[in-house]
Amino acid sequence: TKVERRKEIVMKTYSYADTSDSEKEALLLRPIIKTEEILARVKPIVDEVRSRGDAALLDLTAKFDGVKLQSSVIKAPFPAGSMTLSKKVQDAIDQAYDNIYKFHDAQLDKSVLRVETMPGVVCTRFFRAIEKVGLYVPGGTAVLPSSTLMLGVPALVAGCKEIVIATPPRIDGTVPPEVVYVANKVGASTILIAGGAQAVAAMAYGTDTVPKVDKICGPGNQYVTAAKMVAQSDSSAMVSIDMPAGPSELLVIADATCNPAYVASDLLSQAEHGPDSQVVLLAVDLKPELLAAIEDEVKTQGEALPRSDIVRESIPKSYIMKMDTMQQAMDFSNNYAPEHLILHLDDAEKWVEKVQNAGSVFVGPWSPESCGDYASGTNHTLPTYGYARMYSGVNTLTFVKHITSQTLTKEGLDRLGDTVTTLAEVEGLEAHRNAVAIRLKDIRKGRE
Ligand code: HSO
Ligand code: ZN
Repeated sequence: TKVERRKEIVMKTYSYADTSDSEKEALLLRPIIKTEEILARVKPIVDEVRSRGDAALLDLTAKFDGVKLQSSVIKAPFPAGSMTLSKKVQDAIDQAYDNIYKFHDAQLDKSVLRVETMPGVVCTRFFRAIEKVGLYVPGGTAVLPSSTLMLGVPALVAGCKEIVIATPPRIDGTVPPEVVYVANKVGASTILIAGGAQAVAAMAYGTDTVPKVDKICGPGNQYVTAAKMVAQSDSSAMVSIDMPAGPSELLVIADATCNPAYVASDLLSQAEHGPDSQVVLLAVDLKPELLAAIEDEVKTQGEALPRSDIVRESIPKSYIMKMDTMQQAMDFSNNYAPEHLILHLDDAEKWVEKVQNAGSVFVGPWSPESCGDYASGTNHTLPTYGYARMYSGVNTLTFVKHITSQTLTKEGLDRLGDTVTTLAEVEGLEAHRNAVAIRLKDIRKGRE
């Protein structure tokens, strides 16, 4: 048998000054996702779940996860035995929950916005929770109670009436107790033991046992993302999604004050997620020895990791860009629009105001991404693939919608009416004009 040479844990290095514009542009791009191909594989799965419901779910779980389940759902109250944890793990989840709860609770302004735009014309805006939400928690190579928290807590804080949590089964057909523990804590009604496009389809269309939801949130692989897109664009599903998702990514800006071991540890923490993880280091005016020290640390720390096989794939696809100035680095970062941005800088706080595009920012040497991934309080479901340009990460407002209202008094209508009738005339919409004119006639009767 052939012995494959293991890849070295080395990032490519570029120098901004020596890189052509077209090369720079290529470096800002993410790997191309073959959308058509994936859609073609996902659509039949979605259709099958839609037409055959629970039976299809069981078949697809047997096919894709290799697990034969009796039922694809666990309904609350979840059996106590399915969520027993060690005290240490339970305390850690509870601490993370508290911080995430605090930060997400503060995001919801519960007061009603009220503006009197002119005397007698009052406009308001208030929120209502989205009633039923489906939260996708990936399975695969890692257990993800943290993703359950990041989706479940904001849904709970927003006041969603029904929370469905979908996650693929482990090989023995069970759901990790950490995930059940969090599902219970956020008040989920149903755990759907299914992954991939089939889980998304079940929540989008509903089955005999899976409630149909109004919005589907959460990260996932390309099939999950494609299924979310399919469901969203089918008006008969009547469902929305949080955002498109791609492989996880991190951009670090480091200056001469940086600790090379810390920088390397942060890069690797993102690189260990998967072979397609994106990691970028912008090295601002670093002495060659310092840059070499970072590269050494990436190698030695990376080799020692249990997931070094994954890191051997993701790190060689990642790169270091040598920058001359901080402004240059910030401009590059804003163009890249990273999911996570670490400012490993002396005066990190000062640079936060220059950040235009990023999912979440980690400020200074004592703020590793891991803290935001788990427990500082911010959300880790963030826009990837450059979508940080126009999307926010999951937050409490992800789970609410705003409703507006207006109340006009008789005097208010008297004041505003002519503006409306004029505009209705411009648009040639006589019924609109009349709805105001008919009232104005009464209001103004006997005045002229
Ligand atoms: N960095 C991941 C989130 C995560 N990290 C979960 C650990 N567990 C994407 O933001
Ligand atoms: Zn992570």
